[in-house]
Amino acid sequence: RYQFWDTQPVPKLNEVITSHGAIEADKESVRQEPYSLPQGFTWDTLDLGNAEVLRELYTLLNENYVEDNDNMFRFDYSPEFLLWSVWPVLCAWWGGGSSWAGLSLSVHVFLDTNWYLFSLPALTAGLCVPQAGSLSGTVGVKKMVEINFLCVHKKLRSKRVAPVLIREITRRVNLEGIFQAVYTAGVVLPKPVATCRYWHRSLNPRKLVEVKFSHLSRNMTLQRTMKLYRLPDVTKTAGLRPMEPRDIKAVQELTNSYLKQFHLAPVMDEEEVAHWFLPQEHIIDTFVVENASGKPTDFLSFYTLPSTVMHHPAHKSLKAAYSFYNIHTETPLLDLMTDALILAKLKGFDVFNALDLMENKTFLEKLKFGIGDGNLQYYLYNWRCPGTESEKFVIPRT
Ligand code: YNC
Ligand code: MG
Repeated sequence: RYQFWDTQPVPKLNEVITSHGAIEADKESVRQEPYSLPQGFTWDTLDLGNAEVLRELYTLLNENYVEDNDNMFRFDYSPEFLLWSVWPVLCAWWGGGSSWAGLSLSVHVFLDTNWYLFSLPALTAGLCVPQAGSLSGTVGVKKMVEINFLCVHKKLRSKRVAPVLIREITRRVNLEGIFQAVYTAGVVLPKPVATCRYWHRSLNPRKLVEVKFSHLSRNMTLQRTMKLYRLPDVTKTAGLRPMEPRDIKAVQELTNSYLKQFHLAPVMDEEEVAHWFLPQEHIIDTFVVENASGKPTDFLSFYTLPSTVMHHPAHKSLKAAYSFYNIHTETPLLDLMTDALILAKLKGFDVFNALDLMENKTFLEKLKFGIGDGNLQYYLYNWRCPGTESEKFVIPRT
């Protein structure tokens, strides 16, 4: 039984779903008062434009956010990355002056300076295309928010605070006239729309073995392992270069037309394409392939998300690149991804991670990715639709 989730507009785990649509109708009137917090707590909205406040958020997540199954590594989102990730695109999208600016910058609950809890929506385009699959065609474009960075301080776990955070963020999203959301979690809740798995490609096998991220396989020496994962020093695709502002329109067209083949995918306007793909050091790398007539035909992208190595005397951080959007029309995807690995290696990353969604299964094994442990479940809030295979699914997450 799910004490909280059973009260929410989400499908039951055992529900057989054949139709598409909202589970409950848009609310005519939304509760005006914030939900009550336990004694001693108050709601607060963070101003992430303030460097000190941003630092507080960084520290909270650095110390309390997602760890791997064995509690050896914990995500270490950098302050600059957090700003990129929670970029309030909705301000522009739905007209300036709305309260999105405050909302996107989070709901922050605090007791005193040492204990705080957090929940905030990372604003994607908020536009998804839930489709009915090959049989029934497109259902349509729906405004949604993406919820990310739900975090409760370790000292305050298992006290039923997370449901209050979720109810409050839902209320604030509803006040903006939005009644659907997309989110991911490692845990199984009612009810995943897709189940994905992370795969890992070693770039620096020596360090990965030292921090026990990976292990030497049987009959393999470190030397042989290093040789196995060795990569060329130069990329192979002609015309590959970093994305520039002049590419925005072409990248937008490539993205939106490529993503149409999937059952669930974001739709991006030019501003969002500029934000999510223009290279920013230590945040996002994007390389386009320019053909002979100077037109971008493909692109690859990956974001930078290090993890703290929790218990190692020498190594404190694991530098990981995460596959983002890789869109191909003329360059074979395998070549594009080989170049992504080469670039990540040249930039000093230790490992390159990718989910098994989109067309990624076509290259993971060929490019020597190893399967990770633990699934990443994808969820929709207040939207019922049949589950989909990871191949038919987009939205890599930050
Ligand atoms: C989770 N990850 O099942 P039941 S992912 C959602 N997402 O409810 P308590 C979760 N729900 O079973 P704790 C969840 N994990 O009684 C647990 N739950 O129905 C459910 N970890 O609450 C759980 N970040 O406060 C149970 O648990 C209830 O103190 C128990 O807090 C949970 O960002 C958590 O993994 C995860 O910080 C905050 O463990 C805490 O343990 C923590 O007693 C480390 O909660 C960091 C971590 C989660 C990353 C993420 C996506 C979150 C999505 C939230 C749902 C959004 C719904 C849509 C809202 C907008 C709607 C519109 C329109
Ligand atoms: Mg709690």
